[in-house]
Amino acid sequence: MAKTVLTYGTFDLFHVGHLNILKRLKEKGDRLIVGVSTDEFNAVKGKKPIVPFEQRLEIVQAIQYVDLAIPEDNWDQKRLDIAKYDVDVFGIGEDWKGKFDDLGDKVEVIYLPRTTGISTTELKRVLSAFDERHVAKLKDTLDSLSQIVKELS
Ligand code: C2G
Repeated sequence: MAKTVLTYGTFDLFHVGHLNILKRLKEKGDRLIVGVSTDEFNAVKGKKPIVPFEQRLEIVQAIQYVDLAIPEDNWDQKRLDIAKYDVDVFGIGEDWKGKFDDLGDKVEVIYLPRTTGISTTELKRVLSAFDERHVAKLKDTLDSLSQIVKELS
């Protein structure tokens, strides 16, 4: 019997940490289904992705380890998805450790170690710092330009 694995995530600014966990989850079965959080649901989770939902879904669907990518738009859909797709294993990163143990009455629940040294939060921080530095540099240039204009006039 084919073994079905289910997981969920935002997968914003898709990086090697996301790739690794999808690869390791696929190794736990024959079919991997991934719920990708909608932008509306991320607002509920207090997250604001940079990449819009449609694009994140398309990226996850294109990953070789992923057999089916579906929208995740509420906390309670996991039990419905487990029944709908006849799931055997629910897996997610250890940052959610213990949060989904209740699903253990229906499926095997596994928490996998995260990939260290990479996170969307860190990527966003670097990007925003880059942005700020840029803005500061621009402001300096404008200030010196207006100084020159003043001196010339
Ligand atoms: N992940 C990882 N290593 C990283 C970063 C992320 O293994 N360096 C894993 C997370 O543990 C998670 C998956 O990648 O299993 C997706 O991470 P997020 O996009 O941050 O997912 P999240 O917003 O936490 O959504 O209903 C559950 C939620 O939808 C989970």
